[in-house]
Amino acid sequence: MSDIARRFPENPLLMPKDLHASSNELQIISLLNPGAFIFENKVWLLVRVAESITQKEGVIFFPVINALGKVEIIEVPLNDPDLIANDARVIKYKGLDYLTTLSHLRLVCSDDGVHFYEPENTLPIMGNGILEQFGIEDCRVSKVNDTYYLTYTAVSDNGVGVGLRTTKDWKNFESKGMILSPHNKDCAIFEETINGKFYALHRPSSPEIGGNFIWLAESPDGVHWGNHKCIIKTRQDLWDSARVGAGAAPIRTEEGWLEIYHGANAAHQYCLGAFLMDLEDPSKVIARSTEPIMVPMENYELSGFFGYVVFTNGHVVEGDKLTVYYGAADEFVCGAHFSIKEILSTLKY
Ligand code: MAN
Repeated sequence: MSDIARRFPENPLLMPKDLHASSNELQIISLLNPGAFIFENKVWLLVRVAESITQKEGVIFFPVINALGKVEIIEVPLNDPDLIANDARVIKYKGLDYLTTLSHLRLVCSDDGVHFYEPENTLPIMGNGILEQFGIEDCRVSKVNDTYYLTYTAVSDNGVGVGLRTTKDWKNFESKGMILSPHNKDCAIFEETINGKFYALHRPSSPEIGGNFIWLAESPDGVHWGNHKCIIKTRQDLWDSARVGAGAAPIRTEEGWLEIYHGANAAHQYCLGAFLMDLEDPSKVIARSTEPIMVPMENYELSGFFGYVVFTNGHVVEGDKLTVYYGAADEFVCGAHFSIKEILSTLKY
């Protein structure tokens, strides 16, 4: 068995009933895919909260944020011939794509990295503007110098792209708009500049020729990105045959930058693996997992809003100890420990 994750016995750490919905009309469907960071000696998670409204028979309701910034509920009869609803996560209606849930981001913190609570007076981070009308998701948090960079998936009927907001104090945020246009997601900024340049991993999709591959980009300022290079591809017949995407910021090790990534197969089963990039030139991939380092196996990973998923975009590093926070079955927030040395020992050079 290639799974080397030591799951918290306390899992799931957070489930939908643990937080309040963002408004009276909405209910939380799932809590998932948190960003993670240390601030004022606490571990913080920036949890994705996916909401909808109570469904009733014969129709499907889904929330969107309208042009006025208010939540609006769209209602479609289930027998409408223009409706295609065969994936719990997305629907197609009259040729247009929608999400079944509307996501925003919520801050929770912890003294021990295991028990999390929502501090009073912490505001949720909501989608804003026409490029975030279907919500914001799966936020990576990277600290470069004294600034936290929040890269998240911004969803609207214009497409799926990467939004960026920055903050120094978690009270005042600056929006940098969409930094990588559709179709793109899974953007993780390196927490150090290399020879004066910012670097980021990201995942554009090129369905006709190419695929869902991990790319590397450079930037002079962390906002404007160029010199894109494709560095990790899907692999036929393996666990990461259909899509790959970066997790949180790469981890500096003596051997190189270690990145934990997710890979999915054609059946939408999501596992975690790792790869290693050259410290001076991260476009050089030195080693990669053949087998996944984490595979869905617990009940809370196998069944939920969307089963057979472990998906990470947040971790905390203390020496050799890597605490990976992850979304399980697209419904629960969980944690697992890894040894960085052990991960490195599993990679094929
Ligand atoms: C996509 C994203 C993630 C989600 C996985 C698994 O990669 O929508 O947010 O966790 O699919 O469903």
